[in-house]
Amino acid sequence: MPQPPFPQPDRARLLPENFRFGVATSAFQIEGAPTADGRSDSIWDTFCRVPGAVAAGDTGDLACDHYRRMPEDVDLLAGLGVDTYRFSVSWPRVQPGGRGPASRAGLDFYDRLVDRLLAKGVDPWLTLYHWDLPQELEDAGGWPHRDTAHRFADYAALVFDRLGDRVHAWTTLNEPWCVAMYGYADGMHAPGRRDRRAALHAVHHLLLGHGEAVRRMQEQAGPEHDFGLTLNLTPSLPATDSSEDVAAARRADGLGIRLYLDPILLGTYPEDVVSDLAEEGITLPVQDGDLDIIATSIDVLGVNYYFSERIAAGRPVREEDGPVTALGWPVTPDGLTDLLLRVSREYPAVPLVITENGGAFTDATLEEGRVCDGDRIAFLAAHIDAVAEAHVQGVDVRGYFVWTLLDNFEWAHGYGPTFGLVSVDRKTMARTPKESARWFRDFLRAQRQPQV
Ligand code: IFM
Repeated sequence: MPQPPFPQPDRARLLPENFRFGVATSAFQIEGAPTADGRSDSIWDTFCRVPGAVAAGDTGDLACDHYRRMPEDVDLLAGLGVDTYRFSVSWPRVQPGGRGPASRAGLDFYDRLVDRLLAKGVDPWLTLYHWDLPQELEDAGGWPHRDTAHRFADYAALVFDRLGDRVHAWTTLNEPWCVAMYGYADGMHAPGRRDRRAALHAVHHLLLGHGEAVRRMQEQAGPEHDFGLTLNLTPSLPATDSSEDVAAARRADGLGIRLYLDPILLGTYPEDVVSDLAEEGITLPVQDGDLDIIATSIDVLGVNYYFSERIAAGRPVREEDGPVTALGWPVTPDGLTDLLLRVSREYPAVPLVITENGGAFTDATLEEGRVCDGDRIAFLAAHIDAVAEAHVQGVDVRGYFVWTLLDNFEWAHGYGPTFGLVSVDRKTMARTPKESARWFRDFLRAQRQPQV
């Protein structure tokens, strides 16, 4: 583990003055309070009750108790000196059951959060959907069912109506690939279904819901508002030049990246993916006009980057001796520069923001109040440098968010893997900023010093 003095992202000095730094979280992973103020179940509440679905039987019932500790958490993140905070709204909290009128009490929570952020000089960046579909909508068919897209647009309009006067950055979906593939094909995430056709139908309805939601919000918006969505883009490179590996990497790239970027930014689904799917007997449920809606112009594309991988004969292969995180994910910062260059070359019309980047590492508590996480610091420094390099090479990249503020509920892994800048004692809920939190604060201070 790197020791102090810690690595610094020297190239960050090359980023433009208006480049924004932030931290990101999501509602289900931190809020807890599953029944407070009339909140209904989400698919993740249900999934956590399935024996064996989540490691150690962990649930989101308490999570980080953020619903009650929100003021303290805002003070913590404001103390880091970030420009912006990316959080998500819990759909079943603000519209229990996913239909009908808003819950005033549920919206009040986000209203207070936004006001506190603004009072501390931190810009709110709001994500509407970070995986917590109201259970009633899943019971009615979930994302594979077209109606869920329309319900999502209604929900977006209702949140925008309440918070749009103060929140200017709006993300519709977080990582639709994970929603569709982990949730409906692999069954590793809520709702735990294993049906590849349903998963591909979910992809189309997620994208349709995104486009409809953007249109509904744009009807009420002003020039100060920015709309977009966030994709997890994991580059898949062929492990060798063999035609099998090249073909396997093309398929992985098609299903993981182009199936999302092409319809959103080019207005069409990629032909090779459509024909691969046809070979499996799967047709995307596209109706007249859908692609126009999906391609509704956006102001920013959120990129979540964790690693890039090599594909051999259809399966990811890991380099034996390369560094990995506690989840076994390869540490590949150069892949981020390459990814940003590629996206800006192939889809030039839209500015990019890194809406998540971070790593799970084994933190060492040396003494009360001191959590050492030099590996995380080295990881963040290398990735910030990688972003700066992309900027130097001409990419329009405007921001970077660390994933994440607090050690939290890491989905099917439960509370085992820790991604936070701040550790959370699972018994007392006490927050302890790690060395990475101090490092990030000091980095941001230095970054703001006038350059000589
Ligand atoms: O914790 C998740 C987050 O919810 C979505 N992006 C990836 C993170 C780390 O796995």
